[in-house]
Amino acid sequence: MRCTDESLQLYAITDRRWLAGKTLYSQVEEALKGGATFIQLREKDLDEETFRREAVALKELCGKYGVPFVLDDNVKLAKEIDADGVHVGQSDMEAGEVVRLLGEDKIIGVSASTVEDAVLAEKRGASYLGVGAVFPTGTKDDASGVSMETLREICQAVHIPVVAIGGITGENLGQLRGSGIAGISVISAIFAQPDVRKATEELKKKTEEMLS
Ligand code: TZP
Ligand code: MG
Repeated sequence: MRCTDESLQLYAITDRRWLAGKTLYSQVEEALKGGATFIQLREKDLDEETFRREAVALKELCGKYGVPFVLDDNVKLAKEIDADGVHVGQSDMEAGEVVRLLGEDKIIGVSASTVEDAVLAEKRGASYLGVGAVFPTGTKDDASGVSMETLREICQAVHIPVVAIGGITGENLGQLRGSGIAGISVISAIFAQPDVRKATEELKKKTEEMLS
C-alpha cells in the first residue's frame, strides 16, 4: 500500500534503552500526543513473547490515534497481529516476498542507502523508503552514511515517499530542506528526551517548517 506523505512527516521509532523506568506504551502515547504521525516498534533485545505483547498493545494504541503502526523486521508477527505493515532492512526479507506474505494492502517500508537499492525496493513493491544515516548517529552502530546529494538523488529516482533517518535533531533538520523527503524518522530526538511529548511537539513544528 502506498503511504501518504502526511503520515510520514514525523515517524517515531521506539527504543526501550531510554525508558528510564517508564513503560514503552506510555512513552509512545506521549509521542502520539505530541504529534508523531507514524510509529515503528523496533526492539532488538526483547524476547518473542514480550515483543508480541508490546506489539499488540501498541497496535491498538496507534489505532486510537489513527496513526500507522509497523513492526521492524518481523513479517510473521505483523501478519499474525494484523499490524499496518513492516519495515525491512537490506539484509532482512526482500520487499517482494513481504508483499506476497502480507498482501498488497499493507505498508512495506524498506531501508535504502543507494539509488540502486531504492529503485529496486520500489520495483519490488515498497510503500516508502527509509534513507540514512543522513547525520552521524550513536543509536545504530552499523548505519552507513548517506550524503545530502544521494538523499536528493534517491528522492528524484523513486515515486514512493522517502523519510530521512539517522542523527536527526531539531538543530540539524533544516539541512534536509529541499531534498524531496516526505518526512523525518527519529529515535533519540524523541525517545531519549526527558519530556517525550514536548520534544515531539517541537520537532513536529520544525519539521512542518522545513517541509513547507
Ligand atoms: N537506521 C539508520 S540510522 C538509525 C536507523 C534505525 C538510527 C536512528 O536513530 P537516531 O537516534 O534518530 O539517530
Ligand atoms: Mg532490520
